[in-house]
Amino acid sequence: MHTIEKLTLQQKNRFDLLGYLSFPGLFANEIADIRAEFDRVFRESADQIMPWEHVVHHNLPRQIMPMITEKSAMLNSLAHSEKISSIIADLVGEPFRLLGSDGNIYDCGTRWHTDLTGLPYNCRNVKVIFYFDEMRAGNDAFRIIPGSHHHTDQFAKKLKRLVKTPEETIGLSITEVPCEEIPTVPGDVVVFDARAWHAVPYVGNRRHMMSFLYVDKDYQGPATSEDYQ
Ligand SMILES: O=C(O)CCC(=O)C(=O)O
Repeated sequence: MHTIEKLTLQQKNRFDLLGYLSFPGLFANEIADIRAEFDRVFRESADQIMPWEHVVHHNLPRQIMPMITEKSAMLNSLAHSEKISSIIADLVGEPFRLLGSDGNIYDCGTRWHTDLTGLPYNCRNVKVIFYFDEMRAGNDAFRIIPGSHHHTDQFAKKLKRLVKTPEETIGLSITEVPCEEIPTVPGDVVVFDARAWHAVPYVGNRRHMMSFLYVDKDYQGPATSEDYQ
């Protein structure tokens, strides 16, 4: 059991309804040390950085440090810290587990997408993200479409069909798609359901980011092909 400061009923309902929550300043005191550790892992495990170019990033470069928590005792204990565990426990119940983590340096934007790769659609989950750079409203802030994690809804199904290339399909640019922008400063944490559609515009900022992905007790392994149909 984790001992915790509980989320309010409203926060739990908001996550359930909209698919995300933000916690401004949750790690304000620790973020400089977390960033130093992130940099150390990138430096000392440079041979494990995965260069990544994908259409989701408009084929621009992203560097990924997979399973960053396995490369650092400090980041591993952060991922299992009470501050984070209490949030996850309140959102998906216990026992939950840390399924994955990564560190990222983005020299690219990220188009509208979900993070379902390898996760079954019905998987209750929480993704926790830390940005180590300021992410500004009207600019490069993380964007999410409220309620888009309700994957069996008509709306979510239509997003899946139409929002990946919105210029072409609905005549809107990435930044014109209606959404909530969540501006952040280092030390803030955003948590969201990996099934929600989200995007980040590129403004040349070479942002640094770390994520932890948690799944609930019913997770039984990677998705089957049916989950992607
Ligand atoms: O910062 C970004 O470009 C992407 C973040 C994201 O899509 C994610 O955390 O899944």
